[in-house]
Amino acid sequence: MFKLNNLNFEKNSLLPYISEKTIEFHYGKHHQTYVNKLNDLIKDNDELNNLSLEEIIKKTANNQDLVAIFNNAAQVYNHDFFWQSLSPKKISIPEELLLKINESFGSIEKLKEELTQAATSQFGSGWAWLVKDNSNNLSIVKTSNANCPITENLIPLFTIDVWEHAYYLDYQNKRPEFVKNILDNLVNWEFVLKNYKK
Ligand code: MN3
Repeated sequence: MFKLNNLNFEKNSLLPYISEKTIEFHYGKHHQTYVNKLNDLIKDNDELNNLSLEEIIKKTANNQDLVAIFNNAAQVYNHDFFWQSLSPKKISIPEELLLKINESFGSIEKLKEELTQAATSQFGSGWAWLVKDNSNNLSIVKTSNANCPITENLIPLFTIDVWEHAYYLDYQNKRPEFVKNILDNLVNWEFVLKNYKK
């Protein structure tokens, strides 16, 4: 049985960029529903119900018969990762990470530009990610719907949810403004560094 993980911040602490109401729906309803559906779908599946979330995602990826399990498991993973990617207090970029970002993208501004491009050009629902590969190279990828980079053997460092439910109450159709506010104000760079060091 999977549980809805706790948030690392208060529901009203991302204001003025993300409202308490958005967190209540996004975390309390959408994320919770993915957890509930996943538990329901795997409860009688002896092959899957003792595996970790990551193992379930990798095992069910690209299997049309198990697509509902994949979608709900990946959405639980993606949302856990998204909440951890955010911080209510401004965190400066750790030196080690900044050096790597400068080497990979040229500058932090370039990284933000590429992430913004991925987040705003994702047609329909999906996610924008900063990832690293097995050779420690950083890159930006976007995924549609529930898809997530761990199925491509990429290690996620940071993500932004660009499903409409992530921003519509606060921003309506203005996805670029939502993305900009996150990148300028809410990135948990310590979480990014922790993932980079894995
Ligand atoms: Mn979402």
